[in-house]
Amino acid sequence: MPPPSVPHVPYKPFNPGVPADEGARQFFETLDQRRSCRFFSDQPVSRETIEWCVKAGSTAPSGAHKQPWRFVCVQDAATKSKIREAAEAEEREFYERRANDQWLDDLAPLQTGPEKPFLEIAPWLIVVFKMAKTDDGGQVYYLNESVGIACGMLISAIHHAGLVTLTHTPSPMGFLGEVLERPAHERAFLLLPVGYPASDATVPELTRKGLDEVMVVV
Ligand code: IYR
Repeated sequence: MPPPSVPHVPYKPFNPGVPADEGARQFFETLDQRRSCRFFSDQPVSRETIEWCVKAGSTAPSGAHKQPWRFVCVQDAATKSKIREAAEAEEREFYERRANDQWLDDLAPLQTGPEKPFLEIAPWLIVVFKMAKTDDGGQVYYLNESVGIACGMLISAIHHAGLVTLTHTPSPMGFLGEVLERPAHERAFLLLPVGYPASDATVPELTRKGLDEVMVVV
């Protein structure tokens, strides 16, 4: 085997300051309070806050450590309006034609529709792009897994900052690359409006699956 091209250094373990079960429980309690929120306040969020969240997302593991993601953070009102307009055009198509009856039935409890005012009200939109190649044309690996994990960590960071977001996936999302003038090797993956919740925000009263449904021990 050829020698690794980077030196290997001792791993410094993270110390949660409490026993493992307590650390895990506390983190669960935090994440369990996360909800997807569709009602945003226009209260500003600092660029520095968004930068910390993006840095958290960008700590994700990735295939061969290629870090095949780009987080395009939109605060410009005119750009947000363009995104809203194009997203709503796709959503109208979805709700009126593309979605089958079963899909519309499954969405009914969420009370979603083609109007997406949050795309203009939220102070930031983070559009996550997956990179089909590195910037210099190199290969990437496990692209969807890598970017999916990065999005999960970004969403957790947004929650931990006391903000809310929503995994919005207007489909198809090609318009995002056009509006944001991204190069061809960047493909829109997820659109996350980010901000504080509106003071009268509501969420559907959903429950999560219990451990017995999601965990199997052998
Ligand atoms: N993209 C549409 C529809 C939608 C689809 C799923 I699956 C959801 O969980 C929620 C919505 C929209 O954003 O309204």
